[in-house]
Amino acid sequence: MSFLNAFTENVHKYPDKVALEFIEPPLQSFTYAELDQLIQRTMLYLQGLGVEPGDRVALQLSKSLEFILLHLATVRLGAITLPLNLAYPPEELKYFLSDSGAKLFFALESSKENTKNILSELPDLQDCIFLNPSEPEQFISLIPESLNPTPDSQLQEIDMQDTAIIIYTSGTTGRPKGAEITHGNIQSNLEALHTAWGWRPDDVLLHILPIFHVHGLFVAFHGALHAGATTQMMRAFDERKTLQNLVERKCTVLMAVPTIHRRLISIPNPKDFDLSHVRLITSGSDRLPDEVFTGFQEIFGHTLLERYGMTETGMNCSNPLHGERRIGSVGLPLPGVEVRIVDSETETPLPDGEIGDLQLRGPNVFNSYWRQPQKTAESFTADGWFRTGDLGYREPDGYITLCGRSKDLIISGGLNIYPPEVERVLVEHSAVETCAVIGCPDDEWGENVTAVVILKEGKSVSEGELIAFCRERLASFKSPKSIIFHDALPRNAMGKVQKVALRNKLCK
Ligand code: MLC
Repeated sequence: MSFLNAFTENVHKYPDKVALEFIEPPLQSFTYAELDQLIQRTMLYLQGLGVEPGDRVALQLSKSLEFILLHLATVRLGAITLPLNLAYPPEELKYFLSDSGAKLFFALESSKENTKNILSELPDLQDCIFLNPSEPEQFISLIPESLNPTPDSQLQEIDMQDTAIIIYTSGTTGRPKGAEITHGNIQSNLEALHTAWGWRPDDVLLHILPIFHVHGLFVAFHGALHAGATTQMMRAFDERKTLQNLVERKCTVLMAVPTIHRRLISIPNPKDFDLSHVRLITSGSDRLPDEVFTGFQEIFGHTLLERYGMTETGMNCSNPLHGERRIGSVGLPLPGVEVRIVDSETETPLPDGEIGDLQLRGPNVFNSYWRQPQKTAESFTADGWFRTGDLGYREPDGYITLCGRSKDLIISGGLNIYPPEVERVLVEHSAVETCAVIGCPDDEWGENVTAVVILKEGKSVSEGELIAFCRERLASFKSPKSIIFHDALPRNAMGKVQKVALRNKLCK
């Protein structure tokens, strides 16, 4: 069993139906049968490279057929995909490859110069293969032509408890942790969303998100494969092209983050685009601002369906497909997912309407953090509830509303950024005495990474220099967008920086 079983069934049910189409150059289109054959050839290729169940295969590739084949072949072999954001500079990349003990690393040809220096420092890495997805023949020529794939019966049986993917998420302390997501986690979430969102084989998904995150990979792409639907992939997001494609290609499903929805309603003359044939437009990965919810309704006549998820858990709650999509609320727990709101100190359940810590339990909740038993243990209560770090309350009719975070997380454009990661880099600068990184409210990104910096006596550095320093060491979306030079940081009696006070005082 694997979470790809429904896909395999769909290969038999709809062999000639288009499963995946890249609608931007290089143009590529594959039926379910063709995609399946390519995956099987890629499995042979990976087996030839020595990939065995449990091995980590790291992918830092653009949104491409190569990424998809390598990922699907890896998980079908019982090995583990490690999808990596393209924005990671070599320093961050080295950490992910070394911490995960990746055996193989597939990267872009264009990143060779930057990447090659770190490779010799990775003892577990057996091979690094550079690909150029703008020349698809390159990869196709690498994978065996023979259609003598290893019969499924000869493959090691995959257990639903086996890890399929590791996705790194940052933590409140220390370096990012790899969340081990099992086949069973993904399978249960696919089934829950299939029912909740009414996925149909005749759905056409317009795919506009990155595929190295839970949202674009599991919820959108795997959701479509699971349903026997067609995915039309844009290689990069563009607001006008998204609306054009939705109309011209008669797409029925779109999934996005609030920053994208805001951009869709902000283009000139958005009402020129008639989206009445689209049956489902979802929003997630960050809180949907009320004005984007109502603006979307007013302009496109669509009520966005807001849902709530996390890397560690997949999707947890969703507003209903039929029924009230409540503004400001993430809706009801998905089938099989238990949600409770507890007192932050005692962790005992609170009555409806009271704000507390949101905890989760269910088959969707990840297994563990890779090689971090202590951090894993700290993330769960003794009776198995996952501490999400989100604050919220439940209304009497079961709808859940989120209202902040107990953890110090910043969400920018749907991407999570933990301040300690940025602070750790800033204090490496010779002019910086100390600093605090906060998220300031921002119309475009939701929150802007802002660093409040105290300089060492007699030292000076400009805002531009400090930002450039961070961008060399951190992905650009994590690097501060602005720096505020300050005299001192407000601290509580324990010496901990009071970030709420800083935000209230310094964010415009
Ligand atoms: C890009 N930039 C960002 C950013 N994305 N800055 C802050 N936050 C972000 N999220 C910056 C780049 O660093 C760059 O800066 C400039 O914007 C242009 O880069 P780009 O790549 O061309 O940006 P653009 O294509 O406009 O991307 C914006 C976006 C993208 C909103 C389309 O961020 C995006 O696709 N976000 C979705 C992320 C996502 O899928 N999250 C799901 C996580 S899973 P400069 O200075 O170099 O020009 C999860 C669980 C769940 O959270 O529930 O779903």
